[in-house]
Amino acid sequence: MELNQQTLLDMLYYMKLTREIETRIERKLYRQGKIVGGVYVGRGQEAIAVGSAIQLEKDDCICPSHRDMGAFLIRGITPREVFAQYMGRKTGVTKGKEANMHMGDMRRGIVAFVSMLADTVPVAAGIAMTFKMRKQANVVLCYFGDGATSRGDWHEGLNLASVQKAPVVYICNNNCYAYSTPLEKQMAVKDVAVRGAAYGMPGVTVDGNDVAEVFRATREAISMARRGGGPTLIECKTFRMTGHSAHDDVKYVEKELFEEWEKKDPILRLETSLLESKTVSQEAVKKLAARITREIDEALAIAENDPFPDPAETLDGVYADQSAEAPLAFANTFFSQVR
Ligand SMILES: Cc1ncc(C[n+]2csc(CCOP(=O)(O)OP(=O)(O)O)c2C)c(N)n1
Repeated sequence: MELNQQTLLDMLYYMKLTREIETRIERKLYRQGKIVGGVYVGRGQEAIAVGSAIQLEKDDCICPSHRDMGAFLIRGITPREVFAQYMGRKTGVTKGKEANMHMGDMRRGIVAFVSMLADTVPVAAGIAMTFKMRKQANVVLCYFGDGATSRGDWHEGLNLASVQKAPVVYICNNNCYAYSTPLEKQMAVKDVAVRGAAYGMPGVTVDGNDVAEVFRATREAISMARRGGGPTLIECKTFRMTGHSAHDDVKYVEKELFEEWEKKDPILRLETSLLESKTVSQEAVKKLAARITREIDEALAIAENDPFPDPAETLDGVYADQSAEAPLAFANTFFSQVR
């Protein structure tokens, strides 16, 4: 895929759409009590999912983590589905079984995030090995945070992928914190990228707030993976411009750090560069913002009126064998007790 004007404009659209959807989720719906449970967003990290996932082809696959909303949107999850998912509606991706970002859809090449950090990393290696065995020229993009790279499964997954020359690109959102733990208290190396060398894998570090840089590094890694050259580890340096989750007041992060990174906001940067190069006009930027607000308003209005699932559907799609009696008996007993 060329990094031309149209690609840049498409990326601006997806980055802004991500920001606006997540702002509604984190700062409105959650505070209104319409979303219960944890809410994790990728405010400030939008360039990473967008600059990479935009290059995928139809039968490629993503293994997103909890700050990669842009990748879901690019793979075809609609804003209505996202809102319905978070509000536990039947029309959500998990049909109301989970009200968070642990959502996947194999038809759209999205493998649901395993909540145990780094557990998706060996899974991604396995999917990529399947592509290779089937002689399909497809790739897997696997996302995670810096904290996940200190988990054992992460290392086993990278090793396996590298030994097998699996067509997978490992993408780290290095946002300086793992919840409240700053980088230097979490790992003894400065860059996550150097960890690739231990597994004979190229490791590159890019400015994760520069969508063009993310795009170029991913393009090279995808091309190598499709040619049978094996995996790459891409570390995208960025910053989480909000709390770990919606309930977190981030008192442990200096105010100055937020101010510093506000200036490096990836959306602001792309928009400014497109305006300065006269690729877009002020008028077009305003129109894009209005289009996104309209799309979100419409999607949210529909999702809010969407039904909750029927309790009788609780187990649908949960067990491979729908006729299994034990879980049904358990569910019947459970519901007869709560009713
Ligand atoms: C094995 C494991 N330990 C702890 C948690 C709880 N937890 C969820 S997100 C998170 C922080 C992860 O940090 P990082 O990997 O850097 O990603 P970030 O949240 O910064 O994007 C923690 C500790 C978990 N989900 N899995």
